[in-house]
Amino acid sequence: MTAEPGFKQPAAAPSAAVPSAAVPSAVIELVGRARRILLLTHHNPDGDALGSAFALARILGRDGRQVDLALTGFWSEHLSFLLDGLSLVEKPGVFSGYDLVVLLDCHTFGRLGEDGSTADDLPALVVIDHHPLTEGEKAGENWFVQPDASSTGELVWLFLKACRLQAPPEAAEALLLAIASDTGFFSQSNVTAGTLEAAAGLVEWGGCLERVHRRLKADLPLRRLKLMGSALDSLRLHCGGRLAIMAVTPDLLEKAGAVMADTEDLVEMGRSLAGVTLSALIKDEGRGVGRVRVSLRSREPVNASALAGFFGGGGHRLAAAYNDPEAATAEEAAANLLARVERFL
Ligand SMILES: [Mn+2]
Repeated sequence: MTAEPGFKQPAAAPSAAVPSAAVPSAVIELVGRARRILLLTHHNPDGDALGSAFALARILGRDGRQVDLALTGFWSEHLSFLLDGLSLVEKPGVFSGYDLVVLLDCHTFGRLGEDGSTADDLPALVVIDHHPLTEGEKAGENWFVQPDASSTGELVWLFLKACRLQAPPEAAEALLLAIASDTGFFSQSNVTAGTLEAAAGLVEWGGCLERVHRRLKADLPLRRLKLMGSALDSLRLHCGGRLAIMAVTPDLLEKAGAVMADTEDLVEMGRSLAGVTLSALIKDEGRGVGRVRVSLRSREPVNASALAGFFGGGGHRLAAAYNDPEAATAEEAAANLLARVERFL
C-alpha cells in the first residue's frame, strides 16, 4: 500500500487495541452460573460506572436472575435515569445473600466507600475494570482488568461479545454513554480502534449517540452553569501557565444552589486552556481534614496519576484524583499542591 503524499505510513500495524479474547473464561463461567448477583462500583459513581451497571443489570436480569446494585456517595442528577427500573439496595455488611459480587469500574474494596470496608465473607467475585493496577496489586483469575481500555463500558461490551449476549437498545445506549463519558465524548487519547468498534457495535444494537450527547452535555440544570461560571472565576494559573487551579467551596456551592456532583467535567475546562498541561479542581465541601478532594486532568507528558499517587490517590495517566490527607480547606489543598507539583510538571 502506498500512502498518499502528505500522509505518513504507520510505522507499525496499529495496536490491536483491546483483544476480546482476553475476557477470562472464569469470568464468563461465574457470571453465567450466578443466580443472585450484586453489582458494586466506586464511591461517587460516574457515567462509566452507572452506565456499565445499568447495562449489566438489564442484561443479566433478563432470565429470572436477581441482580441488585448498591451505590455509595453522590452522582449527577442527570445520570439518575440510569437507575430506572433497577433493584437498588443498601451496600450490605455481609454478602451471604448473593452467590456473585461484580465489581465494576474499580478493583479494590477500598474504592467502594469512605468506610474502606472489605469483605471477608465474599462469595465469588468478578472484577471488570480499566484502572491500572498499582504496584504490588495482582489481578485474580476472575478479574477482567484492561488498563488499555477506554472505559469499563468498553470492557462490558467485550464481555457481552465473548458471551454471545446482545444488549437491548436501552442497555446498548447506557454502554455508549459509559464510553462517551470516560473519553470526553470520544475525543481523548484513550480512544482506540477497539473503542470505536465497541461504539459502532452499540449503535448497531440501537444506541443513539445524539441522545447520549443530550444526556451528558445538554439538558443541564441552570445551577450547573452558574457553578461553572463561579468555578471559572476562581481559576488561577501557576508555574508559568502550565498549571491551572480552580476551587469549588461551600460558599460557591451555596451561591449557585448546586451540589458537588454538579462539578462533573469542570476540571476539563482548565485543561482546555492553551499552555496548560495540568488542571486541578479542588472540591471542598467544608467537611474538614482529609475530605478535600482534588481532581486532576493532564496533557502529555504530565502524569496525573503519579501526582495523585504521591498524595495517596490514583487514577489514569491523564485523569486522576486524590483526597489531600492534610488539608482542611481549598486554600490549604492549593498550597500543598503548589509546594509539591513542580517535579511532576
Ligand atoms: Mn471508568
